Amino acid sequence: MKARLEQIREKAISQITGCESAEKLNEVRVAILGKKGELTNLLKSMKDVAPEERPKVGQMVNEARAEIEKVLEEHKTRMEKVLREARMKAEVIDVTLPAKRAQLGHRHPNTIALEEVERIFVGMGYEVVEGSEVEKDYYNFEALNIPADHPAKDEQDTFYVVSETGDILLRTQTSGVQVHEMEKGRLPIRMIAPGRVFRSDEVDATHSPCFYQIEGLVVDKNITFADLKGTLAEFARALFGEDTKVKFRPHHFPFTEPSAEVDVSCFKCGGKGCRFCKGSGWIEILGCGMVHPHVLEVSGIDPEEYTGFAFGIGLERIALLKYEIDDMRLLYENDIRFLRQF
Ligand code: 2NL
Repeated sequence: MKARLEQIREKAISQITGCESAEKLNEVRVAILGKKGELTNLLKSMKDVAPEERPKVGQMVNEARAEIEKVLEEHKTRMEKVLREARMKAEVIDVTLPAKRAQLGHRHPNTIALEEVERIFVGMGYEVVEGSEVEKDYYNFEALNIPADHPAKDEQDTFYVVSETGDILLRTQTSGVQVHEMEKGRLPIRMIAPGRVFRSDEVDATHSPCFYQIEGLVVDKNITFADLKGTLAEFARALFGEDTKVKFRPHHFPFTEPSAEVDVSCFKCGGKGCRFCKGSGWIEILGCGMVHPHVLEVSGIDPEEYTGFAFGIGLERIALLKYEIDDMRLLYENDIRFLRQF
């Protein structure tokens, strides 16, 4: 009996210390100390022991049981420690490593240019007004003195929306926004109307069927061409620098009279002539003029009492100039390597 007990004790200790998982350890525990475990079975055979020996043998069994339980507990603790250390090692974080660079978005060059133009005019007291990209023929053409037989109205140049009346189109300029403002009859008006406009053009380095325009309109008593010149010269200097010179070249638009195109001295060569200004020293930036009296009149403003000036700026042209980009297509390809530069 004693020898058997010693055998069980040794076997138990070697099995316990050889365990590498909690499940295995539990199996070993059940096999020895469980209801049908080896040690429990041994205890059941006490009846075969002589009565005078029983207390001694009983004590030995109890001691063996206590020792096995202690070894079990110790091994369990040791195993948990090993497992915890292994897990900690696997999860280690080096807080001194440099962080991953956060990927920030970029404002599109068109947006940067638009915000800059808006900032300049808002600084001069203008209101920014946005309108609909879908407009009636009347607001896009007729109210602006563009006659029915004008070549711009050709289906080859303008996108018409299929409708019963046939007079709905994608605006080719943002002028409609200003006509709606004039019709409201709240004077004076000092506004800019930025937005997308559409023309049936083939895509190339300087054309896109959809581009941005910023139009401006001022209507008040005693507005003269001098106001127009002063305002646009100030705008050009704010955008291209204090030393910028401006030149007003006579031009023709149906909606303004007189009309002009505005050139600025080349900000790259200062006017001497370079590749950028194609040798001329001047770069065209916008069209403008005094609002045609007929345009005021059809919108309900008395041209005897009020006068005004208006202008139209192609936003892409400004963005291409400012960032020295030579192809408008780059602005619409959404190539992240290009956009990331701004
Ligand atoms: C250009 C330059 C321009 C206007 C737009 C305008 C708007 C109203 C009345 C009168 Cl409501 N004019 N806009 C004026 C001059 C030039 O745009 O190159 N356009 C083809």
